[in-house]
Amino acid sequence: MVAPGNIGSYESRVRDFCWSIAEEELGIAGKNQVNIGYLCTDRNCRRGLGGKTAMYWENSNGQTKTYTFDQLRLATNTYAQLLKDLGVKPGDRVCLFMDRVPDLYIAFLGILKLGGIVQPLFSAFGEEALETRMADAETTAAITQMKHVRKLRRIREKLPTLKHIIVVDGNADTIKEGEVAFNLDNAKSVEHFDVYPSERETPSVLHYTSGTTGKPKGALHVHGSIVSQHLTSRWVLDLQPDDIYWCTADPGWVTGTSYGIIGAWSTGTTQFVFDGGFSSEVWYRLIDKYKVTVWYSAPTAIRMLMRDGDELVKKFKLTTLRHLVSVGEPLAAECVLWSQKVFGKAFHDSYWQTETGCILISNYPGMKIKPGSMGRPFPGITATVLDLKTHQPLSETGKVGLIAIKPGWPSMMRTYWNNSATYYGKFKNGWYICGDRASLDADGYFWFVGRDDDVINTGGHLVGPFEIESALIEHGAVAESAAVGTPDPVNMEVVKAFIVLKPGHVPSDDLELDIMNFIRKRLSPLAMPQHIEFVESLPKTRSGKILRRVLRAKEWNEPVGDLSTLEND
Ligand code: 6R9
Repeated sequence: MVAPGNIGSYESRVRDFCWSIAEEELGIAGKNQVNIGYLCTDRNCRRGLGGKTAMYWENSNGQTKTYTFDQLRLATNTYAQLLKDLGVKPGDRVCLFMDRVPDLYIAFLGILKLGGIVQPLFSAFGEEALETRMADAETTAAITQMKHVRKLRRIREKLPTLKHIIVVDGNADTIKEGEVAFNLDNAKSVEHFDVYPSERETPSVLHYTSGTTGKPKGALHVHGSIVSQHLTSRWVLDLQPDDIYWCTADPGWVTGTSYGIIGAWSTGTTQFVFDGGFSSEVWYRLIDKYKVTVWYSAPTAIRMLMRDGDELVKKFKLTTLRHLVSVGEPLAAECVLWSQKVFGKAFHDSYWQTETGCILISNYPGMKIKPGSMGRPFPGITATVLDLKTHQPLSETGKVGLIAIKPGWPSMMRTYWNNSATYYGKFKNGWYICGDRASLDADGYFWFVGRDDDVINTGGHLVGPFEIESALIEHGAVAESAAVGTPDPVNMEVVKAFIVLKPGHVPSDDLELDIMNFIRKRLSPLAMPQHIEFVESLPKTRSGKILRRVLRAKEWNEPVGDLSTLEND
């Protein structure tokens, strides 16, 4: 099948692949200097896109703003100059601690133009989460809003390297001594800024990712990452010149930077940014209003849209949507079928990690989708499944092993900040081990099983939570669920499912029995939950991932580990 647009079919792209395709498109082939800040702004102006809208922005109060690529160029220069005037040097870590206001997106690129390393942090982080990450990174400057500055003030004394706090909506009366009030709208716009001559290996972004236990790790990326972020944006997200693209991710999460900033603008795409929380109705209204064509979202949101029903969808004109992509968690077959039914378009799954910087495995546009499968490796990515013990590629299809990638793609992290031992520990037999389990089918499609540490061992049999949760979501009363292992005297552990019900359904013994019978037909006896607990909500990370380990730890009376990314703490 031929893929839409001009991105070529999967097979032909795999056959003829070379990363230099992206280098040519970005105009950096054969050049040493590569700067993400420049490529996302000035370069677009130089190729005639200066007057094109780069960003439509709206917040939950209905305030709106629009920036063209030329305005983005000037505004990013202005930020770069501000930091330079304050004495921030190339290589210094500058933390972004803001809601999804335009300054967040602009400052991100401004820091890169200066040669600084961006450290994006969720604005909802508490003091402890902030302090750990900023202490580890020895952050020099933080850019924040009045509503969040208090947290920084309270930890400032404990952060000796933190020289500057810039408050983007502060003024002389509201800021404290030692802080800088800066207002982009009133600032003198900087027409020319000498962009730092960064090269492919110059550090760019430091993204903290929270492991199961221990302290968060900072995955360090480089300017050359733009090569794979650009090409995956073109070929997986299928971004084309007339698109209105909406990436719903917060830049505190890698999806919000790799694809909510870099990929969106390296391709010169108009993107919509919403600074507000989740609401099915609001989201549909925004797609309708901004005529969104490409939508990059996550299973957690898709499940909530499903929960709110099909009737709501019909109230809005969503026919502009032409390509839907999902990331962050396994995408159940039921979600794919639902989106096909209500939007007339299937969500395309994409799999990757903070550490990998770009999409690794996906349902390439035009390729046959097998609902429930993550798809195939991006052209240029060599991915396989390794034996759990020997770490050799499995020759047998259908067998579960570890997802592994051949190192060498442009956006792979270069190290974990201050923690190179953990970084090197991620490689086995020349493969980068993702820490997730999957199986491969005869057509080369990957089927996700679970994170390594979420797999349930019942009577010596390994069961992945995704299989159970996928079956559960097919039941009409289930909005979402989490399957974990709970202690059992005979089988060591058995499956327990925590279930959130859809509106209009109440917990009862009858319903429990009905769900049990429903999934008995779909799953092997081993995967069948022996226990069901109805809950109001599931513990999730700020990027919307279900934190099964928190539920599991309670079952086993064990410590829960690092909770700094928990959504509702
Ligand atoms: C981009 C991002 C990475 C972990 C990853 C895996 C899970 C991401 C997935 C998926 C199944 C998908 N994950 N995409 N699992 N199917 N399509 O999410 O980065 O926050 O670092 O998380 O998320 O477990 O290892 P990050």
